[in-house]
Amino acid sequence: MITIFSDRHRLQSVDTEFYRGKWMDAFEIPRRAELVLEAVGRADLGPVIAPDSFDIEPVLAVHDAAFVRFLETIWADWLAEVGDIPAYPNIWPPRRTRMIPTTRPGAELGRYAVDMSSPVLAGTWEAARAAVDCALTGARLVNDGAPAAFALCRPPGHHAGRDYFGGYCFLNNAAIAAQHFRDTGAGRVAVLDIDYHHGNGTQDIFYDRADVLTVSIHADPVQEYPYYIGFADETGTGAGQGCNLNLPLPWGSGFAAWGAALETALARIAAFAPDRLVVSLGVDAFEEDPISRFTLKSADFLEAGRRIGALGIPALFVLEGGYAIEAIGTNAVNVLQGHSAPR
Ligand code: SP5
Ligand code: ZN
Repeated sequence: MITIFSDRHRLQSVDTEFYRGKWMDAFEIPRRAELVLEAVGRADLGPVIAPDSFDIEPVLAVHDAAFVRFLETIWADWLAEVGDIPAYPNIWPPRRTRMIPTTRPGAELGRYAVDMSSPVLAGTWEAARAAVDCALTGARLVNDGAPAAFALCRPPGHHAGRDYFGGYCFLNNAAIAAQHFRDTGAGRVAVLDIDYHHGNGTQDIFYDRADVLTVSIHADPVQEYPYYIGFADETGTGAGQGCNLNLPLPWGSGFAAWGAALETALARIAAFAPDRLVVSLGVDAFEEDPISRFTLKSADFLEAGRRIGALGIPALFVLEGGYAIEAIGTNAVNVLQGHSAPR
């Protein structure tokens, strides 16, 4: 399996993140991607290539044009007004607001940010674009006949919606790849999100669409980020009714419950009979993950990969979360090796 990796991911790098009133050591750090890359090499998974450069069109097929312009330009505005420090919102618009554009970067950040975990830096736009390029290059390889490809994306993407960013995500790499599959001939595409956190951005982007099935296994949003969304009764709307499946699980869930949810997810995907599968590959359901509360073991990720592979659908894996530094590489590569294992 080919891995697509860009060292431009390092342009998104902070030492601390704001959580529960304190600045703590950051979880979403460049070392994550470097360790996954090392594990790919150690396991002899296959070649590692740099991404091709795609133009902005596939991004605009998923994201709002004003939001994309904001992401591209906000750093310069912030630098001019505030200086060379990470850019955070200082206010959020309340409900029923008119959302009139402002001249101030702190307010524009609040328009589009959903949380305080995703600062914009000098290199954020370039890093986010590089991650999209990795996903789109992987999609191209799958379109060219590869049974699977691995987009080693960083920053992650599944919390980014049409016009919002957060949860360490800026552009939704998986959604952009899924849309790109549609735009290059796939009739139906499924997105399977196995990150510990609900793939809220991805669900939201495709919620009214019958051509893209979104399925997510995640921690109960009553207890866990991104909160407010990801409940089992969210099944899609309009033409997309029945094309979203949420499988929330309580804190403490292990492979007994998670593996059963995966079976449900895979049965739904098989019934949908997609031409392409995008897997939002977060490995933060791991038992040692520092911000998560599921108890999957490294071997469980191998089994998950096997079961996904048994679908026999050409698949693009897109890296999302996973914060247990010592195991992130093994866990991600286990899914990929399980997927490639002969059956
Ligand atoms: C892509 C992805 O996995 N994003 C996850 C975003 C989670 N944001 C909430 C971070 C909460 C940090 N909790 C620290 C707990 C320390 N005990
Ligand atoms: Zn996550």
